[in-house]
Amino acid sequence: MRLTDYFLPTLRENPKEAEIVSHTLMLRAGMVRQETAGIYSWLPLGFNVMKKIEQIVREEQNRAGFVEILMPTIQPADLWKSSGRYEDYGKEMLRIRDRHDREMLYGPTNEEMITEISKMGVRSYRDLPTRLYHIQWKFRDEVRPRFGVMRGREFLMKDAYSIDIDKEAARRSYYRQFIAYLRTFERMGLKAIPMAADSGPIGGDMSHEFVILADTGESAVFCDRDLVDMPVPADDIGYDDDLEAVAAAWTSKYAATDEKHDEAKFVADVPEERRVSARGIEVGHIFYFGTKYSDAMGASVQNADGKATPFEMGSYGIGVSRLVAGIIEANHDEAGIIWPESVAPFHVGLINLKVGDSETDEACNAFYQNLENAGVDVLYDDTDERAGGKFKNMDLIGLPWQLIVGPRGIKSGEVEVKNRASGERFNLSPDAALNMLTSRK
Ligand code: P5A
Repeated sequence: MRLTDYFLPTLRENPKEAEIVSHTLMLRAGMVRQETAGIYSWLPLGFNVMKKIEQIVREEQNRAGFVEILMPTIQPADLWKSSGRYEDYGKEMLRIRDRHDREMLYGPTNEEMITEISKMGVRSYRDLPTRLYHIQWKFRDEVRPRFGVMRGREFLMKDAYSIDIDKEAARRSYYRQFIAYLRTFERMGLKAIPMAADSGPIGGDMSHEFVILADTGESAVFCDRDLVDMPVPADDIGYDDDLEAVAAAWTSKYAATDEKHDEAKFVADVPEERRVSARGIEVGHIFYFGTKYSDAMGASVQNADGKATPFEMGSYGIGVSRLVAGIIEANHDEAGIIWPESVAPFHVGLINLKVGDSETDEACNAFYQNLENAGVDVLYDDTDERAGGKFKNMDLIGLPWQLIVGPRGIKSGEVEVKNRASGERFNLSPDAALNMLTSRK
């Protein structure tokens, strides 16, 4: 992508309305624009990163045996009346009337809808488990939307749902997601710690929040330091293995959000030097709620003995749009964002130090073509900004590699490659630079 063809409205100054670094950097890097409180447009750079995150989430859901669907954003109120949650959800639910004066709502989550969909497809226990997910916008009329996309009103969520025949099978689905979450967040370069959590308006008595530690996090969390660097389950652990036993490496150690925190147990279970009290960002939340919705909505299936038994259910959420901000909270410095390779909007930022100088233009065009041909995403700064501005901008938007090409270097047969994360710089021949950048894609 040539910067002259792109849309990257970066800001030099820190916007006053931003309270946390990810919000500041997302606005300064031209990733999003607030349309009204808690509602954002996603501009090219932000949208690109969100798509990368979404794709990692999708691949790991598929790998865990969940199947993608797409449910609508707008739901009929009757559906929610049938579970009893229409009243319970209160002011967080955005209620709408259509032209026929029918009550509708902008969905905050989809437990009811999935229960109805599953009723349609599940006739006998042989049809179970049913494991579905979608990635769709949600609306919650939060009292205090804040911190940019971290706590928005409209936000993108991956929500998965499992229907099983009995409690044991439901636990197996739950722990599939548990392991899939560890793998998903790891691929984004995040250390997410599963913590015992309250289930709130979703319901049920088994629930884990996946939390990344950050000073700007909204909740206070408490855990055993051993969990911070626990390696995720190796790839040879498959989804038909006993994943509850695998997850025990995490669940047997103390980790709780503030609502579930038990100070006496924390002190008794964790030696002082391993006690972590910190703040955290909730990037995912999984729930087992048994028959809460199936009982209320009459969703049952014949078991092997021919007896009608209600669906055993769980639901599993990931805050896809929140993750964009969460990843920035975990990866930035004074100069700007530092994207992990796996979610970077482009891998290389190519800087032309003298646009209009024919030799430099030619060398840049050749790099641009060769990198693109090798499948490396490049953002080519072909604008006539001065060099200092280009460097600042490139550091701000945080692409993993910078390739800096100017007339002086060309004469001596050298270009500069800079690693954004480490700050390391390499002076290389054009061929060696190309080699380095294509081999690290
Ligand atoms: C699980 C999937 C649920 O809604 N129903 C379907 C269950 N869980 S949850 O914890 O309420 O939300 C799941 C994740 O969505 C993100 N999230 C938000 N992101 C941005 N702005 C918000 N206002 C917001 N609310 C929730 C979180 O990452 C949460 O873990």
